[in-house]
Amino acid sequence: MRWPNAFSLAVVFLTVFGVAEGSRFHHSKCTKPLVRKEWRTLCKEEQLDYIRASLCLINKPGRSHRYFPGVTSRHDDFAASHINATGPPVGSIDIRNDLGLGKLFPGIHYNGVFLPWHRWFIWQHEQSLRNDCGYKGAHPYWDYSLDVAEAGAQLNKSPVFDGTYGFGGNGEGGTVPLPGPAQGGGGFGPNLGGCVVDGPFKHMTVHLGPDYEFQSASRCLHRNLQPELADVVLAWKGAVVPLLNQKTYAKFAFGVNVAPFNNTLPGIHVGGHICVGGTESNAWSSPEDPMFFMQHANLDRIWNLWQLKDNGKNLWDIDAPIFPNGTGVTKLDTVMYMGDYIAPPVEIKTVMDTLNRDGDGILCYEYENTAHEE
Ligand SMILES: [Cu+2]
Repeated sequence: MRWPNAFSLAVVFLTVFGVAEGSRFHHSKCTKPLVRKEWRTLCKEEQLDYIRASLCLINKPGRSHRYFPGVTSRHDDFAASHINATGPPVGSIDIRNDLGLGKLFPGIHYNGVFLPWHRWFIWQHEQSLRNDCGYKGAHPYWDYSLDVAEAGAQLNKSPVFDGTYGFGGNGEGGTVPLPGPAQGGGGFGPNLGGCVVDGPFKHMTVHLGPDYEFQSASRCLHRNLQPELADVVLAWKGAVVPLLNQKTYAKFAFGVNVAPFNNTLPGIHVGGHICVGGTESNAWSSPEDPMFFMQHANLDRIWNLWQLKDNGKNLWDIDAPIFPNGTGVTKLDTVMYMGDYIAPPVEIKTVMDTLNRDGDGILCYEYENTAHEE
């Protein structure tokens, strides 16, 4: 055995005491990270406070009416930003693009921008819950892998769908068949399912969408839970571990949409949307269902798990196509846009490290991870 030299002792010292004492040994601005936890590990008061704050965003006036006439609430601001950043359907000619965003290019799905953009989106939602609505906690996440057959559970019995301490249950009569590729989008089809009739969001009116639509098309919040599909595409060992085993960011980013273990099945991102179904199954207006933010926080957690593998070797890996057709290169200085009513533009590098350890980023949170057998 070799004795540690002075340098490695210093590293040990800095690791033990530097972390414990926050910014004393480095210039990180993130000294008190928010700790994001799984929904069922929150106490009832914390769950109710998150739901209260979500309802507050739904009842608070929006800031983007000047661009989007259908916007009625702060909650709608987020959906409008997501619809606008997703952009017009491929192949369509639409003169309304770029409303308030600064720039549409290169979209936010099926490309390298997808994961950082949605990380930044959840961060802004967390900030809005806290700053606009007095929410005290960190953004919770929904680990759907705890609610599938592999874990001895069933999706529609998940505590996240509880009528009091959750987001309400399935849509009434939500038995409409799963939208397949024939209906477009490889699973993202038309709004199917039924109106949510229980829980805190049962009276909620969805205004924006479906699809690339900013006029108010008022309708109920829809869901259409798909437990059998969830058992396959949202399982930990079956679906998440194969994703975490991807060697490059490009493969990881592809694998969240197309299952790494079977390229005819959706990855956990697309699968998560389809398995909740209804409003959530629309690629543009899905953030109108408050569940969107819970499952995207989980996706962000899984990306973060991948980033932190093997002492963080993937932390700054962003090498993936920038266009959904597989061309171009996403870079650390690629700029992302959300609209001034949410946040000014930022470069991707500002959201790569959730703990902002180099001091040049904007985030400050970490995840308390759920336990799964490997
Ligand atoms: Cu999205």
